[in-house]
Formats: sequence, C-alpha cells, structure tokens
Amino acid sequence: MATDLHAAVKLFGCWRSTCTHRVTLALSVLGIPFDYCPVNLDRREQDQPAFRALAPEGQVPVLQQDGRVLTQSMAILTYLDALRPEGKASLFPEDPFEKAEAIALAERVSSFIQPFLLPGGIRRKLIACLPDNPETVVEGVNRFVRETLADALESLDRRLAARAGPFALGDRMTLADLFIFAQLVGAARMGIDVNGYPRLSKLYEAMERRADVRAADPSRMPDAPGNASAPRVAPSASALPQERGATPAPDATRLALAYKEPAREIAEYLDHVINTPIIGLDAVRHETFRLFGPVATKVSAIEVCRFLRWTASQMQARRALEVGVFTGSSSLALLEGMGTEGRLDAIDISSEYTAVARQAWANAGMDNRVNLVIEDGITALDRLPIAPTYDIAYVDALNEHYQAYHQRVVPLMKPGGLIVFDNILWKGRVIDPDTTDPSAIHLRDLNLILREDRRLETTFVSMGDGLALCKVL
Ligand SMILES: N[C@@H](CCC(=O)N[C@@H](CS)C(=O)NCC(=O)O)C(=O)O
Repeated sequence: MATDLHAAVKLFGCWRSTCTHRVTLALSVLGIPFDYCPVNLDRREQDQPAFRALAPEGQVPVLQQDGRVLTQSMAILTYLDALRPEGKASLFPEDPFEKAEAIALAERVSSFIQPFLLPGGIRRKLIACLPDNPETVVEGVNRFVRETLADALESLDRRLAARAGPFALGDRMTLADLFIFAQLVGAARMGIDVNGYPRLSKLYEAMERRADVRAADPSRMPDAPGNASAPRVAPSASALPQERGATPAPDATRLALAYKEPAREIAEYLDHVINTPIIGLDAVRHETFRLFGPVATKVSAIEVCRFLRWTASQMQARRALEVGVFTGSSSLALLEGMGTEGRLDAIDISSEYTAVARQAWANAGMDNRVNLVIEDGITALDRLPIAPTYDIAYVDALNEHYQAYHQRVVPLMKPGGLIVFDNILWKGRVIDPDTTDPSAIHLRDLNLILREDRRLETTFVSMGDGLALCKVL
C-alpha cells in the first residue's frame, strides 16, 4: 500500500519522553508540520486498549500518516528525513562513513543509554521481579538509573572529545545531535549537571542556540506542566478513549489550573491600588514573554514579587541572596524593597536569561548593587563562606535541587532572617499520591523536611505556585 507522503503527520508522544523529543526536534528542524496527540505516561494512557491497538508495545513516540503507523524514533526520523521539504538539509551526512558514525552515536543513545533508564513498563517489571522490601528496591533501581546514565554520558563525552564540534560530528548538525541533545535535556530534568561533561555541554549550547531546536523544547509542548491552558496544536489525549471502570488518576490539569495567577482584572485592580510599585517589573515581564515565549512561565508570579518587595522593606533587609534569577523580576523586587543600601548576591546557571535581568537592573539604576554569579546553584552556594550573612533569601531554581539548597542556605542566614522557597506546590502536583513527576516528589519531601527542621519557624502559603516561608531561629 502506497502512503500519501503529503498526508498530515500525526505524532503520539509525551512531553517528558526523550524519544518523543528526538522526533519533535526532527519535525522542527526539517520544517514538517504535524498534529500532536499527547499520551499521558504518568496516567498510563500507553496501557489503555485504544493506544495498545495502535501500538501494541505501549510506548511513544508513534507516528501515524495516511492510516499507517510507524514506531521507533530512529525509524521515524529516517522516514521524516525523506519527507523534508525542498531546501531543508538532510539529518544524515552524505559521506557514507560519516553517516554510519552519526547512526552509531544515535544508536548508543537509543539502544544503550535510554533503555537503561528503564522506561515505565520495564521499570515496573524489574521492580516486581526483585526481592522484597519495596523501598530499598526502588531506591536501588533509582540509583542504578542515575549511575548508569552518568557513566554513559561520561563515555559519550570522551568519544566526542576527538571531534572539534560544536556538534557531534563537527560543524553540521546531524541526527546524532538530536538523540544526544534530547537525552541531555532528560538528564538535566533528572538533576544531572550537564556542565560536568565539557564536550557534551558544548554540543548542548550549540543546539540551544538554534531557534528550531528551542521551538521543540519539551516545556513548550501542550502537555507539559503549566501549559494546560496553552492552545493545543493537536487533538487532545481525549482522542484516546478512557478505559471503562479504570480508577481515574488525580487530574493534573485540574490541579495545574488551581494555581493560576489571579485574573487579569484582579491584577489590574491591585496595580491600581498598590503604593509600592516595582520599577521595571512590567518591562521585564514583557521582554521575557517576547523573547522566550512559553518558557516565560518560569517568571515569578507578580504577587510573589510584590510580597518579596514588601517583606524586604518591612524587615529592613540589607543583604539578600537569590538562587535562580531567570530574567530578574524577583531580583528587582528584592532590590527595590531593600532600598539603596541593599545588596543582592544572585546565582543563576543561564547567561542567556540573566542578560535580560542585567539590562533590567541597569535600567533601574540598581546594577551596582548586584553581584551575579553564573553557575549552578549548588556549586555557587558551596563557594560562599559559611557565616550568618543574609537577611532574606529567595530560592527559585532547579526543583530537584531544593533539598540541597535548603541545606546550604540555612547556615548563610542571619538569625531572624527569612528564606522563601518558591514553587513548593509544583502546580498542585505535590498532593497527587500517584505522581511520578520527580519535581513533585522532591518538593513534597522538602516540605516535610522543612516541617521537621527545628532551626526554622516555617509556614506555607498558596501564593503563586506556593511559597514556604522559613524564619531562621
Ligand atoms: N526504542 C524506542 C523506545 C521508546 C520508549 O522507550 N518510549 C518511552 C518514553 S521515552 C515510553 O513510551 N515509556 C512508557 C512505557 O514504557 O510504559 C524509540 O526509540 O522510540
């Protein structure tokens, strides 16, 4: 049966699946339009009969075109390459040896790295086959996954070291880069510091510089956390009929919606009555949305900024610490609240995002009061001398490092100082008992750790995405 090559391409995938990411990268780079059908792996939609009828393996990605179905990201990429519009460069090098090398690198990711991270079904089977004591077993399996990934990235890094780069095989991006990059993005989500691999981080940066790569960022996918209200580019997962009698999993979409910022009318009203404005806040928020589109949801909620400004002023804070600057809205609030004597030590891993913050500080005439360190939060905090230095600290960085931030920030605070942890409700996902979202699990544990920490007097508020307010005793 001949397939109509021009028929619409439909992709069944999941935002957090690295194999799906390989395919969305290819679609974006090759300029092929597609419909997206999210399959919620956390809710095990891959196991529903309707999906199994499409793909008996119960895995994503699955490509459907003109009634035909293709699985396996490598095969899908090969096919998509053949569909590329005129003028688009192939993902496969012309030179036969180079082509084989690109496939070899992609295969290393596809057949050795990703499978050992134990995708859902395999993971569940392994855990069930291991001896008793479920807690130790899960802990051991998680350690196995992390260590295997770290080892595999290390050898991949050494393999690429022979090539000047920045891409895997040199100056031109090939399918190898798509596989490697997707795996690195997944590794970063697991809290693995990609900067620890010099050659891979060079590849990562080169990829991140490309707009077509950024357009395929998993956080921009309609099913990514926080994008519940984003326009869908495709029919929704409800295209997959629900299995009758199945216990409905807690609805992550509903939870996500529960923690939206106040309606625009309310925000405008509050703007009208407030007498503690934050200079430059509106401008920085607009610039963030203009430059970074959906990633801009990482910007701190306006009400959180107002709270920080007011609290820093109320405490007469003079020294502030910020872990996770992003584009600078919360730092503007802290600086404004502290007044002209206040100084801010700010830490962020991204020079791209903080470039916007630097500009905002300069525009507000506050840049001479900020010491910005571009480094990952844990390393930068470890460099700070352990002394009671700060009056106020705001933590809004990598979710899965929050417990490490907590350990490091407390000893840096003056008695009576305040630590504010943002995102501790993680769009409400912390209350989902079945969540497999690593951020939700980590933050839920953090909240319990904070509750037990006798050095702190802590309360929680549901402002923004949830704040933990910890007074240092
Ligand atoms: N070799 C396959 C691997 C597919 C795969 O492992 N998919 C994962 C997501 S990255 C999945 O569907 N996991 C859910 C499950 O196994 O239950 C490919 O490259 O497409």
